[in-house]
Amino acid sequence: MTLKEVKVPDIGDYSNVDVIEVDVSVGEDVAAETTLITVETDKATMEIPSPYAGKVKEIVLKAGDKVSKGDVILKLESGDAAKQDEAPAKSASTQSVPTQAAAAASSPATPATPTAAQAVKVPDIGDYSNVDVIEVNVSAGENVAAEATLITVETDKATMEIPSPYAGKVKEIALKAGDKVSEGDVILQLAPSDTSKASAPASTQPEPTPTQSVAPVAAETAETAKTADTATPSKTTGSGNAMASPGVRRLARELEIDLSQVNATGSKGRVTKEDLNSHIRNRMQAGSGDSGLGLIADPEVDFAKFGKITTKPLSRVQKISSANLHRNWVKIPHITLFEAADITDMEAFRKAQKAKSAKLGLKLTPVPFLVKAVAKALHDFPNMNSSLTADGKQQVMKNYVHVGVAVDAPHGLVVPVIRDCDKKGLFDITRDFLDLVAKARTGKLRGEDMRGGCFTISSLGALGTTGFTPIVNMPEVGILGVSKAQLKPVYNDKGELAPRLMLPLSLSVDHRVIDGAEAVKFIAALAKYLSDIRGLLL
Ligand code: CAO
Repeated sequence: MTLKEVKVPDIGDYSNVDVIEVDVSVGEDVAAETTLITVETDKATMEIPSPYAGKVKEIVLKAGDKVSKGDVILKLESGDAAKQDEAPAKSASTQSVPTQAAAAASSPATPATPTAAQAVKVPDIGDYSNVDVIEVNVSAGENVAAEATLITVETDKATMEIPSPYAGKVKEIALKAGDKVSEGDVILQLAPSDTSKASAPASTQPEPTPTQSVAPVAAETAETAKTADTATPSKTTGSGNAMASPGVRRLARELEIDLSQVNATGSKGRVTKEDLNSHIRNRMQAGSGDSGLGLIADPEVDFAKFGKITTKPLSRVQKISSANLHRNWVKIPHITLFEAADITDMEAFRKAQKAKSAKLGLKLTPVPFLVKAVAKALHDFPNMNSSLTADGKQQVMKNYVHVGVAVDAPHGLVVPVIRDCDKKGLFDITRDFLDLVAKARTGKLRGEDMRGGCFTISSLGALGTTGFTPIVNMPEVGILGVSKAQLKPVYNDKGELAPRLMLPLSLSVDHRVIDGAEAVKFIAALAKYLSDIRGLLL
């Protein structure tokens, strides 16, 4: 065991940047790359990751401090003698540490302004390309000031605001949130405002110049280390422009929380992780009428009193799903029904298709059949393909059939959605499903891959179990749990016993929308389609 100091790595030309969050606590075991602190300049927030795994023994700084390269963040005890803080100056070249994208402080303070509308492009953002646009901060027709944020982009460790090079009127926006951009991509067309026209030399270019304070990005190398140390505060217009660290923004986005609605207690009106957590808590309490439930608080137990323990933080995905599952469990009055489908013939057909599907590069399991059968049953029972509005006053009927499938991914449970399952054949569904599973397991799923589902299938069949009670995935009104198929002795129509492959199904529904009789009919229809897949053709 060695105790080492972890220092602020190379963050480019910046010094005295604000520590806005300390993301770990003393005694905590951190993995390599876990965010230790979050720092902020006026245009960007950066997470500084741990160079190696270890236990936090002492934290040297606190939120509100100012730090520069080489300042000690904390002391980490590690079995693995890490090299990072022996040579802090080199650390940025070996780990994912934020460095600054180009924007020279030495350039003229006032950017050049053109006389006619011109394209404003993504300026030099260091070595990065294809970064995510997470917010478009202006709208067509809007008058923007010089330095107003036009778009916000994000890497896995930093959020950057790209400012307007001059004051003007937005003519046309060339991209949208969710797009990926690289240096030189057109953001929008900007017509200079009259005042800026008057003062602008005729020959100026609107293209972003190094005078723009393009903020830091997380980089593997420390090569790009010139950023304008502008004192201009970032503009905060619109709901999406609340100040927050990349982690907080990411979580808010995935939970679909508008950060501008969150009560910010951080310095300069910044939304902290704790602010977001209390917002979620308040929302859940308000939504579930928790005060009326009279629940007692969760027990706070000092487990160390009973024996040796270690603690580990929940992953981001686990935090998101736990908040959602908790809400769904508390708010939805569930009923769960059980059925067994005779899939003897379906399995014979599936096995007969194995060679063909393998030729197409696909592994055909029972799940695509389940998706197809669910799609057909949703068509037959439109109530099952509906949602309650958030105020609970209307039922939204859907004329599309998108089915989510729960996937056990390394960082937690996720539910990617297969689109238009009613219109697709088995192989297309299989291809989409396998693509989504691969994305889920390599951390490449995007928010939109998980939105818009009408109904969810949770299949534990490959693992075992004879039955379970799945939790409805709000705002959907039904979820199918699938357990392991087993050969069972079953009496046929002639009263004879025959071995049949039986698939246990469990259907949970939102009883506010679906009554028991309808749920029985739905699960019976599903069992029928799986028992005789010819019904899926009709
Ligand atoms: N009964 C018996 N065998 C089954 C089966 C079932 N219900 N479902 C699948 N199998 C078989 C498959 O046919 C395959 O065998 P073959 O190779 O011989 O064909 C084998 O089990 C392995 O299947 P798989 O795991 O590769 O693929 P899948 O399509 O069955 O499942 C997925 C994919 C992503 C749904 C699954 O891996 C997964 O992540 N499930 C977790 C769901 C979950 O955690 N839900 C939450 C529960 S409550 O919180």
